[in-house]
Amino acid sequence: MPIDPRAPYDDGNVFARILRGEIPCRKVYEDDFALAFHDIAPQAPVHVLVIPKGPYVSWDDFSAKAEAAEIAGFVRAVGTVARELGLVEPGYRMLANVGQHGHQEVPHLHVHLFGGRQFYAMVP
Ligand code: D5M
Repeated sequence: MPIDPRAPYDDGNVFARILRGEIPCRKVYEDDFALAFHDIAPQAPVHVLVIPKGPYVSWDDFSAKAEAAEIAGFVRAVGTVARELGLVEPGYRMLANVGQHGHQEVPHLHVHLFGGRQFYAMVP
């Protein structure tokens, strides 16, 4: 079920629990601003999620409320993960679902990185 984008941050969400080490993940990268791990239900040969360490429900509140250093650190981490996974050449796709129409299911901002195959034009 898509999340309610107006709900306050839920500290018990699955990605908050991963950040606290309460449940495991297949980690691929971590720094002061971000954690990246393999998606549990991959939609491509490479499907990694990159999440900020701060308590942000979605791209909406992250982009509005996060400190400039957090935004810069997170954006840089997404690019670093893609480079470290060898995705830059021949390329990759990244996306963040927001709210109900975006069909966001986990209420902690996550950027999906997809790679390892050809992607085609976005289909609504
Ligand atoms: O995508 C939420 C994504 O989160 C979806 O691709 C499955 C993934 N997911 C859910 N639980 C886990 C755990 N525990 N580990 C790794 N990946 C997980 P959305 O953009 O919210 O629709």
